[in-house]
Amino acid sequence: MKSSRAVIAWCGRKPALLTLLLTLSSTAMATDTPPPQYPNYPSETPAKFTPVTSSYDYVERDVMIPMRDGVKLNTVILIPKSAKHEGIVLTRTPYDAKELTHHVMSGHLGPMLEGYDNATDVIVEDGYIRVIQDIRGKYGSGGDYVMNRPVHGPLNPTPVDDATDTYDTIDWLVKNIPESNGKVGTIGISYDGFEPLMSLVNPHPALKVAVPMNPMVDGWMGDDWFHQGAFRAQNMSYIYEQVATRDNSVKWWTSYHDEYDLFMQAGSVGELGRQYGMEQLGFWQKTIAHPAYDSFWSDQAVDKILAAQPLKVPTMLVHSLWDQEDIYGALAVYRAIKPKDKNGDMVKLVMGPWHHGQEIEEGSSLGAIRFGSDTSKYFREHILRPYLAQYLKDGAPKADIAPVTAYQTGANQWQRLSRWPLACEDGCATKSRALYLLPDNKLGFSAPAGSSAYDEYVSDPAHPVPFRARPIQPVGYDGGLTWPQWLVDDQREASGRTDVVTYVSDVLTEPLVISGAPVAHLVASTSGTDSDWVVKVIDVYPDQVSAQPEMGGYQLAISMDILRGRYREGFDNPKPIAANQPLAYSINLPAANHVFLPGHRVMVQVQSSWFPLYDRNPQTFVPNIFWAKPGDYQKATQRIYHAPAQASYIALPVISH
Ligand code: PG9
Repeated sequence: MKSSRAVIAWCGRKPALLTLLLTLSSTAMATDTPPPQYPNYPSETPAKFTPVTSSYDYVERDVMIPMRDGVKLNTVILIPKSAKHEGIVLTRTPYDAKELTHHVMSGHLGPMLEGYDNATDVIVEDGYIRVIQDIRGKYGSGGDYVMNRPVHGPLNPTPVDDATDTYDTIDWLVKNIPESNGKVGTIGISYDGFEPLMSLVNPHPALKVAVPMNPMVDGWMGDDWFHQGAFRAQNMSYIYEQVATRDNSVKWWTSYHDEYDLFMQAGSVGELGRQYGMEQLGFWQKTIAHPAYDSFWSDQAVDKILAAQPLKVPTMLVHSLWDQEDIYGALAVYRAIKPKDKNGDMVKLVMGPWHHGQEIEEGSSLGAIRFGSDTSKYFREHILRPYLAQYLKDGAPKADIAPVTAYQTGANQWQRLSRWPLACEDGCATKSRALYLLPDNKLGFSAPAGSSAYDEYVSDPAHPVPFRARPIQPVGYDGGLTWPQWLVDDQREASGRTDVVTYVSDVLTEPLVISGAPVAHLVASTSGTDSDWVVKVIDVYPDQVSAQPEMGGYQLAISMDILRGRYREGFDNPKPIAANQPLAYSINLPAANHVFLPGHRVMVQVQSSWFPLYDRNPQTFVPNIFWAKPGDYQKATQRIYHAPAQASYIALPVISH
């Protein structure tokens, strides 16, 4: 390379070129010139610092475990110093194993582990070996990332998936941790709950138990991406951060305090994605290319995958009755695998009065709703602890746990049930009862007899119904965000709107007990050619509640969901809606295990938008709503029918009233 002086002389007459060359040369000098040494003033940082861990009550081993295709997965192994012949509790996560296992640096395992998806009190107090691993393609692990990587097959041509990675991981663990007793349990919440389900596909023989909690199971039908066809627009930020980089270092941004405004300004969701450059993201491309329930979604639905698998590993499914994120998954898997449990000892179900993942947090309340005791602690101490021990600790007794342990909201008590659900439209011990939407905004178990045909409201995409009070917060868990509790927000905000139609029963004089999943059967019309229908089943508190005044008249949703009307004839078969024609819609609603107490009333609300949690339906049929144009968004006049021959009702899973 020419000397710098000669270079400057040669370029003197060309300042831009000179600047460029000087920059290049200085960069070159900075990179290939050894740093100056000052032997009489050495660095205070040693070449290698070795922490002193002799006082710790655990040993940490960070290992890159090789998978069958050579990819290595970053695995944090935390072994209590007391461990001799101990069970392993494994969580595989897309959310940074190192961060999850080092919330605070401590010589004690408990404070280190406290946090997102660990039942730390049980895992640490019972002395398990704790293993948390970055899944393929995330954080410290190698390999390529695919969201909820489908199992090997039509959607995944590679020889590896989360099932094979779990198998290879378990195989390595039991061969390389001498303190282990050769027994492994998988546990996790949400995406981390998807992983224990994957461990059930061709399970390793050392896998003795799986505890999927609030698992991601079917992203289109009712978990994180769509609910019955309506797209969960607010989860775009998750997709953006989760997929853009290996370490989630590129963060979502916004120029709006109110997410309602952020999503309104963009028009369609596809346009908002374009504003954020999301076409660069493989999962986003796949999502917007598959708005309907085609094989892209149905082939990766975990309940369907497990329905085709032999049941080999004892499994406890943990469900939150007010799960704001994955309210579909656990019960969908339960429906899929329970029929295989011929002796009734392989599959357990727990349903708590919780938000997503609240089972490992404090559980005496959710939002304004109080339960009178710490329901989460009860679960961990009396259900999870003995259940894990039974399978992971040598010589532990059989846990005395019912097939179904369900919290009965309203009555605020735990129940030991032999099956779930107790009532449904077909195939249950008790048949659901029709709760009719009636004239004059009434609700009752007697069919409509009057002449009044319908109620009417105008749904305007320019003013969609907020899914909670504005300003709409982002999806999040920190900094005082109340996202986790939106399902128990007071629905009074909505019931006063002219674009929400409300029906309410008389005051109950005796308890109304439901135990199952309501199904809304609407006869409805729209002046548009597409429409969303949101149905909410609500417990209305007495006008005054002396023990908790703020609950006076509270409208607590106990089951609510949305259906995108274009899928009326089939989730894989979007069709325009015949305008102004009363048509029948069946809308599956989430499970409830609830007592409407005397003095309360039952309410049903119907509306046609739930924004911006869900994207707006333009109410004009377009091939792909992700790319709806501004002119597609049209007001529509909606009618809910309650004529004798056009009765709308809720099939309510009543077991006593
Ligand atoms: N199920 C949670 C989630 C997934 C996708 C979007 C938003 C939330 C979770 O794994 O945390």
